[in-house]
Amino acid sequence: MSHDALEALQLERLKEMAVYCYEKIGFYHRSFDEAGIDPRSIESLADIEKFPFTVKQDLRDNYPFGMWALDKRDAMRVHASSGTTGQATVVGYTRHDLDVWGECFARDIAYTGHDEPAILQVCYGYGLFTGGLGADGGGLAMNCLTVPMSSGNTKRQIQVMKDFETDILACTPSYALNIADKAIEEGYDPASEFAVSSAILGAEPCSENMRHEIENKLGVKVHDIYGLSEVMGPGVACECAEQHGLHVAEDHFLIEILDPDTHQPVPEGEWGEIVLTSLDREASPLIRYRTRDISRFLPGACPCGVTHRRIDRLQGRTDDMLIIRGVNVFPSQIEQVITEFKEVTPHYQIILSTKGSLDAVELDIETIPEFDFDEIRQVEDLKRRIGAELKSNLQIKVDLKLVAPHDIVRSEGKAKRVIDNREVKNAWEGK
Ligand code: DLL
Repeated sequence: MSHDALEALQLERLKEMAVYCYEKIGFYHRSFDEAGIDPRSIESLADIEKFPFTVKQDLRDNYPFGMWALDKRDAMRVHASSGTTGQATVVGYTRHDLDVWGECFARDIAYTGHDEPAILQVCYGYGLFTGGLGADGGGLAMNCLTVPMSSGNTKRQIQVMKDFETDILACTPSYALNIADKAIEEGYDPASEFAVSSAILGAEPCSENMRHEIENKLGVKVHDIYGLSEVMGPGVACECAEQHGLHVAEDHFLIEILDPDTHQPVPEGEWGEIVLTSLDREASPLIRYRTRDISRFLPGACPCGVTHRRIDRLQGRTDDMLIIRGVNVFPSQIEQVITEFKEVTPHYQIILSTKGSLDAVELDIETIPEFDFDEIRQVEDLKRRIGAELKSNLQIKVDLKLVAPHDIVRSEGKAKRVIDNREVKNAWEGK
């Protein structure tokens, strides 16, 4: 679709959506009235900037169904966030919403370029989490033979991947690495012995180095996929075969990238917070949802021919950002630096604690099995070199600890990179 045609479609959908939300959702009726906005006054896409934001707390305050545009019995599916950091957020889907979702995920499957219907092994968790059923819906939309493994039972995942001749693996990057390592431990060389050739990985940040490691170990090409439960689930943006940015499903979402402080759009190429507006969601549409995810628009047309704009792979979330002695840093940036060292693995954890009146940061990194801890000089030398690299690349100084293989718990879903043992937790929180 040409850029002009796309914008015309977006405008038509936005106009309808603003009125739909105003008429069907009490929360938006009140918030538009309070902001003095007439939802019928939209004339251009830029008018979106006049609308108030929606934040996660709004969904929590209206738990469970208060933000839905229809009676719960008129929807066909419900998903929810895990609620580990507060009240869960609950979202709904009509048949139309499920069709759109299936189509959006299907785009990433199409980007993998399989000529025939592929065999898709879904090892995202099934259930209220959107990963499993989101990927499953994509598989159905693309006529894939869909293998609904859900997460966990890694031994069985490997057996199935081998015996069923899986083409595409869908899971989190940390779980993909876990599966690869376990398969290698069991004596396989997945890159040469297994049919798997693509992986659709998302739900958490992953550095370039870690992604290369997954690609090499499994013999796959990785396609990143982005999404969040409040706004549909996986498939909001998908990475094409160019592996340079994720195409946003702009026919279904209006995306803004804003400065988190000033709320003004950042210039193309600069990092900011993703804000999303549903354009055709029926059950639980959102207007200007602040995702807290940090990315940037990539300039220019994509050689793949898809005209939807691209965002860069996510840096992290504003609330995951660490402030180490005044320096802002995301765990994914630390990951990128440490994975340059061949003596260590991408298994690491950042442990925050309180030391006196100060916050302390410990970084635990697992070494490779061949690394000899008895060679004290070698241990000290590696710590010094990693420390120097963190200092020169990120301007941070941390208490570095090298730990033995398998000391850090493996993930079957989203990896837990930061353990916060501080007495006062919010002292580190980003914006
Ligand atoms: O993680 C949905 C999903 C499932 C996406 C499977 C991709 C694949 P939530 O549990 O609501 O939903 O978490 C959403 O995860 O706001 C981001 O911070 C992070 N996230 C999602 N995709 C990516 C990605 C699912 N590709 C939150 N890269 C989002 C980095 C991601 N972070």
